[in-house]
Amino acid sequence: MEQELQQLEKRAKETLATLQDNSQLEDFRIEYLGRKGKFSTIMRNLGNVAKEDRPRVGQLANTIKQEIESLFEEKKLNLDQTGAKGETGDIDLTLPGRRPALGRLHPVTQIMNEVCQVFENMGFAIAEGPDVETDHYNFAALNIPEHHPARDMHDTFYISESILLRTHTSNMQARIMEKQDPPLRVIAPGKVYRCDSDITHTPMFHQVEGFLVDKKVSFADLKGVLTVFTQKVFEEDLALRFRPSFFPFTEPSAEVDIACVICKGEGCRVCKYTGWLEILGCGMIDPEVFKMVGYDPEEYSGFAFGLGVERIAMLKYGIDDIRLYYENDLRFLSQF
Ligand code: 2U9
Repeated sequence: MEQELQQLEKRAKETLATLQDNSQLEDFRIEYLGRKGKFSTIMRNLGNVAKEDRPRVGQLANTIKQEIESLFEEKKLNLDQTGAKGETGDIDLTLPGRRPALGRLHPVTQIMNEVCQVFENMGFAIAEGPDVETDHYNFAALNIPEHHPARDMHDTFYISESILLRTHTSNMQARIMEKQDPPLRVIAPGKVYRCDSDITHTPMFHQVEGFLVDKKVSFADLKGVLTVFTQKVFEEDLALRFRPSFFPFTEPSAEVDIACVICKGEGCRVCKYTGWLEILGCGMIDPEVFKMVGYDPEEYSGFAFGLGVERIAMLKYGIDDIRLYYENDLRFLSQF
């Protein structure tokens, strides 16, 4: 039996030296070290050895098996490191590595940051608040009382009778005005929710709404701030047009158009041959809003504005379907 063990040891070592890949290594493991392998067979046959020789032979068998096992592990490590190719698809470490794709900010986040930066540079502070809001801050505090037709325009997602998903980030404005006295310059960026979906609307979109309150603030100040804003974001001196409009929280109110970024006002498919693109809404804050938060409308005046970030990004980049932002198609997203 001892002789048999020594022969087995010699053969195992010779075979190990010739192995070239993981598949041969696996065959070796099964043949020598497996449950039905050569070493296990010898161990099982120890019962045939004379009783007085059994401990010695058993110990020898164990020592040889352990040595072969450790040589086997060493060989395995060696093959892994030299990158031998085998049927099991080993890694070839000599091949050049694959560069991981670089991630980047979503186009809506990029424009959101840009818009916020432009207003911050003009001295506006940034305020963030809850997406789940009370009826009071989303509507009543902004001069939109119960049963006011403007509530229907907002396509609100209600959570309960008085709790809802905010339909605009102006919910923040009343919260701030309640706590702080003028002068104030604040923008509120964030997600808003409306039950609406087509090529220009998604049920969730991003807004930046802002306001400025001080003594003697006029519509001219509003025009100045919005002119700087459009010049910075669109990186050119585009003409602005203020069209009279209506919002319950501003009086007078206006919708603002820029000269079409594509045709510069000549008329094209993007601007529907009008030469203008609507980019935001604005106005002078209604005295009723001031009264509700305890400001004296005789002493203070202010302006407010609001814009949809997806829309600004669509105009800046010439995107014609808002749903593209939220389909997570890398062919679209990686262009920004
Ligand atoms: C206070 C009072 C009034 C914020 C304003 C708009 C006009 C506006 C829309 C544009 C497109 C939102 O994304 S949109 O649907 N917003 O037209 N928002 S004035 O008015 C305020 C803000 C704060 C205290």
